[in-house]
Amino acid sequence: MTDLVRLEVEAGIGTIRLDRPPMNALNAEIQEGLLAVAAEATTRKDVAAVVVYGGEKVFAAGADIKEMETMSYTDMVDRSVLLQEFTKAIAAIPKPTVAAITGYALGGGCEVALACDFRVVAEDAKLGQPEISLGIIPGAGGTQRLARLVGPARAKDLVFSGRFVDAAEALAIGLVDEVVPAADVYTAARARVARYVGGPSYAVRAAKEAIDRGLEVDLETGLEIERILFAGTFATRDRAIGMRHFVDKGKGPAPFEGA
Ligand code: DAK
Repeated sequence: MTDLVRLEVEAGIGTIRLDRPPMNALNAEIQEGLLAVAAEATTRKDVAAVVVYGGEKVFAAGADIKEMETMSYTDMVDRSVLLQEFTKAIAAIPKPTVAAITGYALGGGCEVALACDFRVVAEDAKLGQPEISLGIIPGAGGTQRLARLVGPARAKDLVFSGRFVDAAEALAIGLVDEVVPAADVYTAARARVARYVGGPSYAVRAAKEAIDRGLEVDLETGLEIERILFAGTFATRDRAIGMRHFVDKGKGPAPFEGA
């Protein structure tokens, strides 16, 4: 258990709150805490969507450099598999997820945001993968998820240079989905996923899995993943509710039960 990261649940939305002032630097404790809260958000029935939020000032300025500086090669070999798991655990939450970004989202902080489905940022936010300036490369999915999101050339520019991207550029290259005044970031992020709360949660889950798994494989395999998951939705009550509602009353929203 750690106080540095917690899950707060309200109105069907779980907020994963990073809380390690001043920069939410991601030390081993907070990384392990993220693993635990991602598991909690995954299993809790009262959580239909997730916001990852670092507070009003900063999202996260990356892994804790002061902690990393003391680590040897073998320390890192021993820890790196577990470390990478925290972004994998966030990416694997089978519910809509959004990063609500104020201030900096750098290095491991940017990688946490990349592991979410959507990113809502403040007008004065700065994102980047500055690891190169420390003599390392991104290690929690940055080379992979960033390239998939913005394309290989833009990802290489950001990773080779380590430069920070402002909100306007981030929006233009597809790194983020929405730019709002700093004071509105958390509310806007909640609104972005609130629209999925009360929906057919197993269909949403299947859709997320089909898209994410499909991006990892060739088209033929992706279509097969889609086919199997599509057929699987016929085992849910919400599939029957959605179709019966349309036949009886026309276009939705249907009174889904999340089952
Ligand atoms: N780690 C530790 N401390 C940090 C920090 C960080 N990432 N970022 C900031 N701080 C600390 C500063 O040292 C300073 O502490 P004091 O001097 O007050 O004790 C305090 O936070 C305030 O920072 P500044 O004085 O620098 O504040 P400024 O407003 O001037 O600048 C800044 C803010 C965020 C632009 C700047 O602090 C900065 O550039 N920070 C470093 C950003 C960075 O390089 N991030 C990437 C870190 S590397 C892995 C998975 C993931 C990773 C690695 C491995 N595995 C799976 C194996 C991830 C790696 C990274 O993220």
